[in-house]
Amino acid sequence: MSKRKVGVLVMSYGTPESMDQIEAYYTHIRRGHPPTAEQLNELKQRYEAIVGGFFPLRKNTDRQVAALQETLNRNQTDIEFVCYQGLKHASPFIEDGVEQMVKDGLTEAVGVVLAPHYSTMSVGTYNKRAQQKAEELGLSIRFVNSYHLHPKLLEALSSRVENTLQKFGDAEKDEVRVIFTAHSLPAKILELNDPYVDQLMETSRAIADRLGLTNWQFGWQSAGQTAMPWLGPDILETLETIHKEENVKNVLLCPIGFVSDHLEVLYDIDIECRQTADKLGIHLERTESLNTDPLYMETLSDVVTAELERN
Ligand code: FEC
Repeated sequence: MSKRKVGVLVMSYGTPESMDQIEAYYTHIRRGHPPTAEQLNELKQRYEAIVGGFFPLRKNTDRQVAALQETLNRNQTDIEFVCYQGLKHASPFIEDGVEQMVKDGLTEAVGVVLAPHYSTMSVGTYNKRAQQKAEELGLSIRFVNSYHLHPKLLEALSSRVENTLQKFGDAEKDEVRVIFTAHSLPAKILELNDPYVDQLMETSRAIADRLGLTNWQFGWQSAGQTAMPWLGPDILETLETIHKEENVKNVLLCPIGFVSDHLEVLYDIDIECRQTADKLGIHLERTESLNTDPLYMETLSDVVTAELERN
């Protein structure tokens, strides 16, 4: 008897494949409005500073999708899982992934986003686009909305914090401020009963509890360049404030909202935050990204399987 075959739409932010694709990518993020020459230049410079000829998010997403397929099929013997990529702002787009599943003859699928926390403005928009395309093509698809308190995810993040604490000297260790960070969003989500902020606080608190941390806080990073207010204060301002008002000299950043090495980690933290920390004389370290950590792959595998089994 042939096995039940289930498609898994693994959705991620997407990144350009080359420097000359940055304009089209940025235009897509801006919902079809091309950036000004100044905005484009500024983004190109950020990529130039990190990429050195390649775009890390693409390779990391490719690897995560392959590792998830392998993990799912190792854990489940009566179902064959086939993973497809669906990117938000680059090719293969979310709609392409859905279309490919249907072309390959699949009739049922589960969607999961490579971001643990739900917001209507992030995961919600991925799911909506996939749902629309699936309805159009007659594919039955269900979605994982969030997995921010999955024990294996918490274990992976906690052990990263623990390992990174070892990078501080014995005299510094007791005075390290751990700051959990995530991508800021427009502040209007606060009026929409959106779970994003609460879920981020829950993940932060759960890691702090596991490790018995008392010296920790949350910080926002990577706010967009738009006229509307974003959730803040921004991490750069937070570093200035805690240094000035509390004399904090040691900071460990743990970007819980991101699961991969990409622009927002490699530039916004590793270059921008580091510059600010150096200027202030703060010893700054950051936790390694999850990328294909087996515990993260197991987390995704568990939530996809659980979604499939849910009535
Ligand atoms: O490495 C890479 O090439 C891509 C890195 C990247 C990730 C990422 C994740 C999130 N974003 C989220 C929200 C927004 C909102 C806007 C916005 C704009 C940008 C721009 C770039 C960019 N984002 Fe992003 N984001 C990444 C990159 N993001 C580049 C455009 C320049 C800029 O503003 O810096 C504002 C859009 C608008 O103008 O309307 C909102 C959220 C996440 C985390 C969840 C997820 O991965 O989906 C939320 C990675």
